[in-house]
Amino acid sequence: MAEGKIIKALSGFYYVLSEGQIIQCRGRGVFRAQKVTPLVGDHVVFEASSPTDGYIMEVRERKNELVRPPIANVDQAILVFSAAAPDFSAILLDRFLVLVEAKEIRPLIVVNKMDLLTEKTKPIVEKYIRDYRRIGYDVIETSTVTKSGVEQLLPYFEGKTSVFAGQSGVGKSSLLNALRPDLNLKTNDISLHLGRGKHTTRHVELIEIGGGLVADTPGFSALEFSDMEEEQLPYCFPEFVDRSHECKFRGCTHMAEPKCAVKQALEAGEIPAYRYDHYVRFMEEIKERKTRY
Ligand SMILES: Nc1nc2c(ncn2[C@@H]2O[C@H](COP(=O)(O)OP(=O)(O)O)[C@@H](O)[C@H]2O)c(=O)[nH]1
Ligand SMILES: [Mg+2]
Ligand SMILES: [Zn+2]
Repeated sequence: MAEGKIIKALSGFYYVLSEGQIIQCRGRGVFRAQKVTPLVGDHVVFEASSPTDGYIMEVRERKNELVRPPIANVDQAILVFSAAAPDFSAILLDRFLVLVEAKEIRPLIVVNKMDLLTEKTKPIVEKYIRDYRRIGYDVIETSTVTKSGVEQLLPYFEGKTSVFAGQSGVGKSSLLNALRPDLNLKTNDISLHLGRGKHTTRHVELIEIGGGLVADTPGFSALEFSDMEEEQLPYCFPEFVDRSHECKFRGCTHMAEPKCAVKQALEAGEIPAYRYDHYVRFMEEIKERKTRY
């Protein structure tokens, strides 16, 4: 028996990366009793029937799982935003950050298209970048046109399984092409939107970049908080977590409770108003969803 990671699933075969070799495996054996369908990203135990073929016997417990694209055990989400075209959106970034934090995936924020900033928009975007760095997030500024900052991304891939995320047109495919020119991904490709029908199977593959594995298809296309509980949300804002032990009430939700340290930090200008506003909006969304069912 050997172990490895599924990097591709196609026509009933699972391609398992194990000690630098790719073994073409069929799904058979005890994992069927586990009632799990192996996913790309799964850590599996397989039995080799030849140096290049084998059978998957067991799927190891998953750390997390994304639905679209279907991928397991994601360590890192590279949240790609653009400085312009489309404009930087803090509410969208906060939405991604919450979803990522809830799955215990480490976020890396990339602000691409830095070359498009003007004298007027530059201070606005730079302020956001400072704010997110102050929370403790890593933020990399890139341009795939001037290539500036792109190489700073490489060390972040090492030893991890990463997935790119971000709205259409921000430069995800361009960044992947800059990191791995042989990929030749289509840019300006809106087919992901058109291809969301039931009959289109979304194929995902893990590719090697910078000593790690990266999904060739962006993740987190569904941005609703469909499986999140109200109690979870405060934990998805790290700067709230840092202060919550100073709130008067244990389990403070930082909404209407008196002597709330988060509210105090907000009033003192230590937490930007937009972060708190987004928190309240997300809280309302979660509550509203719960009353619907
Ligand atoms: N000015 C500028 N344009 C970029 C940059 N990166 C990507 N683009 C352009 O933005 C458009 C969308 O890029 P694409 O990689 O397809 O975005 P995706 O939808 O996130 O995969 C394309 O026309 C790219 O050429 C950048 O850093 N600067
Ligand atoms: Mg793309
Ligand atoms: Zn509080």
